[in-house]
Amino acid sequence: MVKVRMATPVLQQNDEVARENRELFRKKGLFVLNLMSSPGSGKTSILERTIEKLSNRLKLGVIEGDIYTTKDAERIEKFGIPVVQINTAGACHLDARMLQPALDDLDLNGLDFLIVENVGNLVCPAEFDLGEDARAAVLSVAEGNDKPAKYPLVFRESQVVLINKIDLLPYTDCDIDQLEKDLKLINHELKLFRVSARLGQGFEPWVQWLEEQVNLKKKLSASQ
Ligand SMILES: Nc1nc2c(ncn2[C@@H]2O[C@H](COP(=O)(O)OP(=O)(O)O)[C@@H](O)[C@H]2O)c(=O)[nH]1
Ligand SMILES: [Mg+2]
Ligand SMILES: [Zn+2]
Repeated sequence: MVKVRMATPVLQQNDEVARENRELFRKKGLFVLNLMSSPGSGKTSILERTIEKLSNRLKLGVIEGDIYTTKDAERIEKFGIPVVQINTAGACHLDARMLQPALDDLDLNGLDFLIVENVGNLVCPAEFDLGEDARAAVLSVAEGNDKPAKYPLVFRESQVVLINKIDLLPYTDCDIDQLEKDLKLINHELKLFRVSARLGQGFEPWVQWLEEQVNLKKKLSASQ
């Protein structure tokens, strides 16, 4: 008799580990954000600005996903923020299991929230639940107006889109009002923030939103 083992589909396996991560975050009352975008939209730059605005109020930890380098983690380390690098060794997204050793390395009890910068890729990171509370996508105005229509999943699965590089608007053909309409057509509940990480513009509403989410998660966890 030949023994047959049914393979668990990759995404189903991932969902099981993501549930474990989510349970850990619930216990700790830790708000976790998954930050996604194509390479170069400004994820790390937005993180740097966010740290500047929030680190005197809340304790932030960062997990940096990158295929090979530690460049982004080095940028974050300069701010004195706890940061762990995950090198995916070729994989083009983070998955829930990859997160676990990085979570072991961080002192989660000393943190108010955690931001995970995903691998720069507008496609498959959106398919992998990490156990996070929310997802934020970054879209820069220099990427072309057609990106929401071409890569709808990441915008459908996000709660927030940061429209970055608004300082470059005069030099692009981006119609930002139309871009926002297109994003809302994909997901009408999206919160949209127009920012320039270069100039540090537009960060207050974003940082306020983050702070609200962090406090909400803490309250929720305390009442359980
Ligand atoms: N003009 C302009 N450049 C930006 C802005 N944000 C990021 N950049 C630049 O875009 C490039 C990619 O930024 P980075 O934060 O590394 O993007 P990531 O790959 O998504 O993490 C860098 O050269 C940044 O200096 C912005 O708001 N305006
Ligand atoms: Mg980066
Ligand atoms: Zn991938």
